[in-house]
Amino acid sequence: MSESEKVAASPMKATVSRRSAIGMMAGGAAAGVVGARIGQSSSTSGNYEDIIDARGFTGNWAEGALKSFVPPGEFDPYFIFASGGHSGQMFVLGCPSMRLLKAIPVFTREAWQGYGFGSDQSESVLREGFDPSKSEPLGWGDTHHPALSETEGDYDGRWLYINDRANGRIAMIDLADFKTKQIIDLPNLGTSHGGCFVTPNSEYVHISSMTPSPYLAPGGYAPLSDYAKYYRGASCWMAIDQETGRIDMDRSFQIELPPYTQDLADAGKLSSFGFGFINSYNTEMAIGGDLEDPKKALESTAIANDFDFLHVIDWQKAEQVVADGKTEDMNGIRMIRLDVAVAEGVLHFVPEPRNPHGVDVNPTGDYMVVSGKLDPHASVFSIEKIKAAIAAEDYDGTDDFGVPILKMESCLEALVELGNGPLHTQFDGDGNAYTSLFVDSAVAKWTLGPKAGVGEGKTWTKVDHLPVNYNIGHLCSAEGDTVNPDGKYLIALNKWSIDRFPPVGTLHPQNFQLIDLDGDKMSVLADMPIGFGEPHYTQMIKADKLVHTLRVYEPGTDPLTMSKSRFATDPGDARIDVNGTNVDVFATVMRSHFTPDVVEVNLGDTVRFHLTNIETTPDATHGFAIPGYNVESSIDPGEVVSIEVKATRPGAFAMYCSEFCSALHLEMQGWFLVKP
Ligand code: CUK
Ligand code: CUA
Repeated sequence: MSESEKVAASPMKATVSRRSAIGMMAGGAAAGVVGARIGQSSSTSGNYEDIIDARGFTGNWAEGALKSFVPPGEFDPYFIFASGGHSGQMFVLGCPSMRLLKAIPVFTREAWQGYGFGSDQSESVLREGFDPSKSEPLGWGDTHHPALSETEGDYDGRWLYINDRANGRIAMIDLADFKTKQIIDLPNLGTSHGGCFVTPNSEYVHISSMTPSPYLAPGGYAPLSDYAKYYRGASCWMAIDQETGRIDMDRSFQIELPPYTQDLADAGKLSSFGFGFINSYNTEMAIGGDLEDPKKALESTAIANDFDFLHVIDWQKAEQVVADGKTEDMNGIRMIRLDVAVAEGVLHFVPEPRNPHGVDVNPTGDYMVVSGKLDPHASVFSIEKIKAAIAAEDYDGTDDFGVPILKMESCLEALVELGNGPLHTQFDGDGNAYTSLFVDSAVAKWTLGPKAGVGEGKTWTKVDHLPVNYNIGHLCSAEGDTVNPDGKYLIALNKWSIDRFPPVGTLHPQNFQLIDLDGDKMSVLADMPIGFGEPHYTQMIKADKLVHTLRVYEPGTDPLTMSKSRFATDPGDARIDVNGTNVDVFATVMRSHFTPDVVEVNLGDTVRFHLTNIETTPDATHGFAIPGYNVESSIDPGEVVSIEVKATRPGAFAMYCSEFCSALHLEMQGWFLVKP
């Protein structure tokens, strides 16, 4: 073991000698890019020993700083796309610097980007993104699992999908401009958890219900006493338009599932291509009711069975069933009913240790890793064995709803003891798996089996254990959900930070920890407090795969359609068209002027501002805000934004550019005059 590996092996205790720390900086980590950079700077003293001393670093923290440092002006090799939990947003970070690059508003309004504050584009995404029968426009969502689009099982940098765990919705984000383009409120889903995942060529993005809904009941309501009769889950296969990345409802379908609580899900790949896997718990169908009887509390009644069911879905078969027309319309979407799914061999169950959380398919697609939060093992199932058991009808009977249950021992490949509270698993490209241990606040590194390339005598063994701070949920390795992960870095998404940061009030930030996967032993390189949401999952993609990302729009672009807006206004064509009480303002926007800058209307008019940013310079974004009218927008170079304002308040409103765009930014203002 080299000196630096020894240091990395004992991150909490390491106090290496000064000499070895310097050696590391001069030789190991610093020899590449970072070393060259230090050498380039004209003002460095070169006296690293003094700096380390003065700052009180141990050798391993000096190494962590060097390994995660990205020089000013240089770019990170990876992007992290993190969900934001019940903030309803997503976040983009660079890795390994862990610098925050952007928030992407999805289900929640966001004023900086004018998301949901008057512009037609974002308003329509939000407005169409909820079932109008819901009494209030939904103002938030709970983003859990981002899914990057894939080609042949590799991230391709085109689109990103995210589920709303709270409201059973799914959103599509275009990585051309990092903006949310579509939200769908899925019929028959009250909540969602299984997914998003995309199939290996982005044929479908999958999402499934969490808690079942009474969609079979007349009128959509049934008391809990009719749970087994009317409540059902649903697995949704949402077809992706290959040109736009949008979900095409007409080609999408659902599969009815028993009223269990379906949890996480993953797509098969390579060996398991064509399959999807969903975990479940509460196959007891417990419904709570602790006032009546304290023993009925869900957390005790929902863990009565020793086993729950891994749902194995053959989506290619399902596709055929849909093509054959063996579906029913269920509230606006084609649904394969449960009896049809069983008869056609679309759905099988495999018993899994009770109340599991994550199911994760390894890069070769041979193994499904199921982590039971109440069981210290990872249960590994083999697709080869599952396929053989299905072919042989190797059943242990059926569940109450007629779904055939494959014999567990026929499908199980290995049980690997990992530690307490295993939740989620990620992979590297060398046959290793990394599982989060929630209860132990640690990451377990372990080896997979021969199909993953692991040699004899080394298979199915825990090889490393790294404490993290604290209560880790998901983890994410570089390109970790692809057929070809990089490993390299792991992000631990820690739920609690407790004492890792100075006090900022009673709600503490979450904590992302950057973990080095190079070498045999994992080590923590850096902490990144996340004080703006509760990320559940992230995906990490090579930055150079984002080849479709724009710096400026083509002139006159409507971001919703990514084509020329019919409201685009050329320089010199700005005008105000009045048609009765309808006023259309065709405005051009550039440093440092709105043309026109005075808009006078009558009380009660409907005013539509069509604002074209005629700049072509990257980053020359302007804002458009009307005080007192709750209007705020961001108009990026080349972009056209349309905003409808009902002139319901008389007065003189000093509209202005809200983005500090130029030396004369403060002069970039005008008047919205509403005559009584
Ligand atoms: S769940 Cu959050 S820690 Cu929604 Cu993926 Cu496991
Ligand atoms: Cu345009 Cu400030």
